Amino acid sequence: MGSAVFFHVDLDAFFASVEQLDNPSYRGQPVIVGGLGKRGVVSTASYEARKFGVHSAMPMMRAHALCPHGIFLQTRMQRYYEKSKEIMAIFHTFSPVIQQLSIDEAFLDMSGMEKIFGNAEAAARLLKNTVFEKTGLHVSVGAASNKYIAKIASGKSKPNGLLVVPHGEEALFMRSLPLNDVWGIGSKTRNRLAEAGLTTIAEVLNQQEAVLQLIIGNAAGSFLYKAVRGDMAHVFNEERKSHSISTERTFETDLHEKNEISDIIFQLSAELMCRILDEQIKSRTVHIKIRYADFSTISAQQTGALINDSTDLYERAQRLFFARFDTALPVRLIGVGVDTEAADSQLELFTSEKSAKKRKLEEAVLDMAKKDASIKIVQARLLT
Ligand code: TTP
Ligand code: MG
Repeated sequence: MGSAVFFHVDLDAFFASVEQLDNPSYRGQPVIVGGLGKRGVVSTASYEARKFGVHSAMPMMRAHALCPHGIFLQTRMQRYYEKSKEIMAIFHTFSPVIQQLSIDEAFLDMSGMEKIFGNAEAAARLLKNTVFEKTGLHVSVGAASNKYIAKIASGKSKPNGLLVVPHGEEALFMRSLPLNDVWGIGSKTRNRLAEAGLTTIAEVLNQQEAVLQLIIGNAAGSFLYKAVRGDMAHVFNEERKSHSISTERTFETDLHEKNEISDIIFQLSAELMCRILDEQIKSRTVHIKIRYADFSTISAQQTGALINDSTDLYERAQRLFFARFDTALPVRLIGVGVDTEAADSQLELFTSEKSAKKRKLEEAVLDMAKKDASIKIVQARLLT
């Protein structure tokens, strides 16, 4: 039996690349996409803008200061969602087993596929070329015998990269990385490790699990202990509830500012709502997930009337979030999800005619955006 092969495939500077695709004059330019409101945060920056130090989840004001001549654009979630669907459809032609992690990344189980596509490198090359020819976008691909290492490998290869970690070399690969590249460990945790004198993977490898747990807490300690050994077959394997859909973001720099968190919840809600409308999902239950810098994770959910539109979803998610949020702790990850209901639940269960109109409007806008990519859609909140 051959060993398992997983690809992690991730679009390069996704939202910014779509903007550059749709507007040729933006190509080669520093493009910054995000919330343009007063307290907006950067969703992403093109690689040209990253040279100025601009990155995801940074306050927009800071991005302006770092890159005053950048091209600043409001997110167009429907358009990114549409490109995302094209790309995921291509992934499905390479493997029957796809695990989509977010709007722009997925794992492909390529085990046993060498008969069809050749070895991992040949298959990955074909995948990259196919995506580019069909969508005009570049992906980076990491290949390894487990998902966690495949994900780190794609990140290392960026942009427009390809990195295969051969079977048997997982621990060696982990050892070769700077501590910065251990996915799942944020800047605060790294600082705590540094204060304890641990700044390289080799140094972390010399510590017992219990010692790491003392330094950074039980959950983070045992995660790190396994991660540096490449022993991560379990990561990303958590079964998702089949009757729910969700989206989440992990932050490299921990967040604590309320307005920035709100902006991110809004963006996640808008992203999720695209899918809810597109797949005609009905849901009354919203859940949120908060992971703090020490890896402790809280989730909460609330059931009410049918979710109607992105503002409705945003308001519920935001309420749930701030009811649970411990302002004293920095945040590593924010997630928003909804439970899906059987498709035959009735539309008239929407709260009022006014909200039904609002949903129809949002559906119509989504439809329009599908037909004409140049249409700019700006959500009301972002104008205030
Ligand atoms: P990422 O894949 O993390 O980032 P990216 O595709 O822009 O850049 P790269 O992968 O080359 O490093 O996220 C995918 C999209 O998700 C990104 O284009 C915008 C959105 N996003 C946010 O809106 N906020 C965030 O904090 C992050 C990390 C991503
Ligand atoms: Mg990406």
